[in-house]
Amino acid sequence: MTGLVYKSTGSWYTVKSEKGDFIECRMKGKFRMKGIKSTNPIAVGDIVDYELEETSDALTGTIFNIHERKNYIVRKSVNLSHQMHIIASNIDRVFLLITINNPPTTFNFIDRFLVTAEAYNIETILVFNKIDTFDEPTLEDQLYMQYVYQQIGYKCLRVSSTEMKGIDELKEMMIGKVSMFSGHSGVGKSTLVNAMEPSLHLKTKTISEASKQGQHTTTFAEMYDLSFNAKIIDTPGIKGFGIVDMEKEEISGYFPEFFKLKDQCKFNNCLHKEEPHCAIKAALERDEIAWSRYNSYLKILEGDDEHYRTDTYGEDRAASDETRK
Ligand SMILES: Nc1nc2c(ncn2[C@@H]2O[C@H](COP(=O)(O)OP(=O)(O)O)[C@@H](O)[C@H]2O)c(=O)[nH]1
Ligand SMILES: [Mg+2]
Ligand SMILES: [Zn+2]
Repeated sequence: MTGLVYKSTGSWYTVKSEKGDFIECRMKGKFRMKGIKSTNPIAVGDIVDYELEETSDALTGTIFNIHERKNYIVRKSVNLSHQMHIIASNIDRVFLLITINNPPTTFNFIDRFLVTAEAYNIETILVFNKIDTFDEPTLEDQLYMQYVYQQIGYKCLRVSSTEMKGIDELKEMMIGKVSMFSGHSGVGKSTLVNAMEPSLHLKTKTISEASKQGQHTTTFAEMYDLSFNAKIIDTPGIKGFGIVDMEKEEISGYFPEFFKLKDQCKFNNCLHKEEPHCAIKAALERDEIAWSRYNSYLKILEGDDEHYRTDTYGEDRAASDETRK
């Protein structure tokens, strides 16, 4: 039988069968994944083959095969420095929430996020939230930012989670897909998910601020079915959108507008810095590539990733779960 992993808590996995039942499964034998040293063989989002165990009265099963993953996000294992922990797999879309100044989301932050998502092969949609709070200059900043990313080909949405603007359009984009929400703390991830699905009851900011201590506890990713035939993966307590190690030469490949031009550079190992006859620098001079993008590229090339901080929407809920115990 084939099912989808909704939750993983160490040695047990909650698998949803094709009929819609939830079955607690263990793993049979050892799995070795090609090309990755991972501390957990099975992750939320995996499609697995399993068989039911007849022995117990509770409905349990054993997993004996994992289907090939279309993508996965990882973080470094806490204890084993060279091992990876797979946070989640088979993600169709990531919605990156952006606010202009409360809190500020910079071009640099967005670009780093997009590069990681490109490397993971996950489609990102930019969601500009809190449009109800914009004054004239903020609106101009937002529209310019949107213009920069739309030019490259990224889809953008403008929403207000508190005034329910743009929410139906967002839901539309999630139908039949597995989604994640990401962005700085305070951009409105919990508020937005609550606006789409009030029954989830995610806690908003005030509670999390009160329980900032005790964040070292391990929490596990979990998949949720939403009422409009969409799924979301919540990764509480996990800061960042995973990590990707990349070679310097690879980086420009994850800037789609650079990638299109790089075959026209004189040198095929061009890093688009000081090299002569560089197609990317030429496009920059013609204003066909945004300077903000080029500056982000240079920063990533230098390996300066100090400002790369983000979280996912469930963080507050995880913190509040902790206080309930
Ligand atoms: N005015 C306005 N406030 C919002 C909007 N979305 C979220 N907020 C507020 O922003 C704060 C942070 O929201 P929260 O959902 O906790 O952010 P998270 O950290 O990303 O989960 C809360 O006070 C929300 O009420 C919005 O669209 N408009
Ligand atoms: Mg939150
Ligand atoms: Zn070049």
